[in-house]
Amino acid sequence: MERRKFIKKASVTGLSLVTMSSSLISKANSNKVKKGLLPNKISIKPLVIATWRTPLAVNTAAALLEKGSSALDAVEQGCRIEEADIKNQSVGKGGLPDRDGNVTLDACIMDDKGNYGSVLGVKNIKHVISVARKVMEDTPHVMLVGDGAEQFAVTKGFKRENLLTEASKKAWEEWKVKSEYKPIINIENHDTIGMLAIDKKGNISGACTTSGLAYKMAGRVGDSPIIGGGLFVDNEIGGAAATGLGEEVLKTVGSFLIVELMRQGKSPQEACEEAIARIVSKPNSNYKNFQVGYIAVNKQGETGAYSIHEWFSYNLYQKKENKNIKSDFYNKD
Ligand code: SD4
Repeated sequence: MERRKFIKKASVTGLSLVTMSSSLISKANSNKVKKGLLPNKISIKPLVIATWRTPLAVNTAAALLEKGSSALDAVEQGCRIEEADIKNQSVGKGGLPDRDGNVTLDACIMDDKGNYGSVLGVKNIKHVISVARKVMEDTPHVMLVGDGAEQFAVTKGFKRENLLTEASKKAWEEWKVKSEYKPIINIENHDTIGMLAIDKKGNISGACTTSGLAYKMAGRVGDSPIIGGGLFVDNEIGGAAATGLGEEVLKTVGSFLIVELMRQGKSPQEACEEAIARIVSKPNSNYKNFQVGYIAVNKQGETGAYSIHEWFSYNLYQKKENKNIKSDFYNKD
């Protein structure tokens, strides 16, 4: 769609959303469900959707779901595959470090009851998605940061290990020569993993894990471990996850936005497109220089994906098939 029309369409929709109170909208939706206008039962399950080319992670989650595991177990185990893969330089062990050469990981997980756990800026622990789950299940808190998160992980039996591989160290040393910081639009189609799953009972959970932006400032945290930013799940409605420049995702609380748009009746695809529209239509948006990609699923098992630029893809497991699918995108110039 031509940019001006796209933005106009987005802002008209935005206006109509503001003028309609959310209670009215949910009342209207529940009336539609009663009248049979909106499907109220899951038609496609189990299902897994994950950002980027992540076939093994999705297969791992799907195999668990087919055996009857919960969506929560499936997304945790699926994400662990990328955390352990040292070739993925955006997640877990082998992740690219910050400017000082430290690999720091961010992760979050959300279950079908609305519970959430996250860890931010964790060093020396590979499976931060599982630490996030422990925060959710074994503490009175939802977020743990830095040394506190690392110490908590150790008390829970996680092993400290060096996360900086030779390959990532070499890349950082080459980067240091110029020390030029630019957000990279796409990293070899293999990046932060955000995963959403629907289990056989029809329950939805999600997880997201990353080493964040390569060569970030020490202490920088992006969207990935932030509730509503990198991930959001509402078991009544659906879930969404984000990848790309976290600073931009957070400005519109992108994953929460997508779930709320689905609550108001949009399909996952329409909701992802509107969330991207909110970013690119900001005054003076610099969107040509950064990437954001979203995936979403609703309670009926319909999925959607959209990004600013080309080459965002996602893996989808549905009806016993696991496929990598190229996302549609906004910038067609
Ligand atoms: C971040 N959103 O830390 C993450 C990075 C990412 O693809 O998703 N890269 O901002």
